[in-house]
Amino acid sequence: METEQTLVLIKPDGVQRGLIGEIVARYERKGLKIIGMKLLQLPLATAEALYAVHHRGKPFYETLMRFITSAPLVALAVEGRDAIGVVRTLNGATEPLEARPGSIRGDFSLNVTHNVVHASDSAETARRELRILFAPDELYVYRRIDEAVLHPQ
Ligand code: IDP
Ligand code: MG
Repeated sequence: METEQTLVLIKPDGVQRGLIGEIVARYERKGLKIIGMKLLQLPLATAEALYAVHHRGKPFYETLMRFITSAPLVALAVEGRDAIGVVRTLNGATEPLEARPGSIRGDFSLNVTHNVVHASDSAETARRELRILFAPDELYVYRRIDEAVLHPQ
């Protein structure tokens, strides 16, 4: 387990339902560090850059593109111990009907398209997705005051 960085999107449904604070709080309380954050409406080209590699050609691709570009979303750069896996666990299963209660999708969604959050699924994906959403000078290095407790030597 090492320190990793990952990309999270609070999808348009999460923003429109007023869940930004609730969702950010879950990552913060876990001990993860928010090192970048912005509200933006994705241009189609950006949405495709994020999703085309793995999902172009799938039956839900056009629906996903329409939804993810339909309204503003929140992009978060999240850092912490094993952050890629930890964030996906906090988010829960892709299909919210299968997501565990206590996870974000388990608690807040019934619909696989409107499933509230996105997170990178590997170190390589995380590097690629973070580069798409954040310029290098939009990612910040700072200390949380509780780091000594979160990461005892
Ligand atoms: P993930 O978001 O958990 O990584 P992926 O398989 O990468 O899941 O799929 C990306 C997104 O595409 C999902 O979050 C969901 O919004 C949408 N999606 C995935 N599978 C389906 C499906 O079977 N029907 C409709 N939408 C889907
Ligand atoms: Mg994925």
